[in-house]
Amino acid sequence: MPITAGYTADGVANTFWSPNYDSARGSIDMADSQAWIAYDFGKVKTVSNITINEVGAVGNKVTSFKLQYDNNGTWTDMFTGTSIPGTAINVTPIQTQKVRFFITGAQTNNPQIAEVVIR
Ligand SMILES: [Ca+2]
Repeated sequence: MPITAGYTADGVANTFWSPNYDSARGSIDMADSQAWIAYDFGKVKTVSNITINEVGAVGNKVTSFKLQYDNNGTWTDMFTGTSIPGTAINVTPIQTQKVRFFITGAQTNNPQIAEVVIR
């Protein structure tokens, strides 16, 4: 079964995306800076908080990450963190059509991201 980024937005806790399970992208080494998922809302909306759930325990595998928004075609940081918190990440409200979740470090090459909820 392919593991696609869509599994991070299906509302199902035990389906997930992992950089090294995405058949559309092939195997990704964390050092390649290619371990990211972008979400396109289809129109501009206000983003003010993001909840990310890894499979398993909070703070399980990801050791550094950033959240970025599409700023007229340029990915711009709106949050950087280490372990993924168990609660929503509040950001300064931003008007954007796209958000990118960029994993910049992990204990393993296949961190498993179960859900990303962007509000
Ligand atoms: Ca899921």
